[in-house]
Amino acid sequence: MSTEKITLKIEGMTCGHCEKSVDRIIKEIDGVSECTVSVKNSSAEVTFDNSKTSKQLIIKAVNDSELYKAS
Ligand SMILES: [Cu+2]
Repeated sequence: MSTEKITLKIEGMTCGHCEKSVDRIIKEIDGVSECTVSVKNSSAEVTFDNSKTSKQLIIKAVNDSELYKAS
């Protein structure tokens, strides 16, 4: 197991509810240990176990919401 910390750009967030939605989407992913979402910075800081998930999968989970776009 190896822990990785990344910062994603999240487009489409406009308020605190969006912030919570994105936070929930990311925290539901198996392997994610920490997540800090900022509507102000349009970003998400995610800490995860890279033997369980990946940056690609986290981006995909956010994009699958069809409300927000991660990159
Ligand atoms: Cu919102």
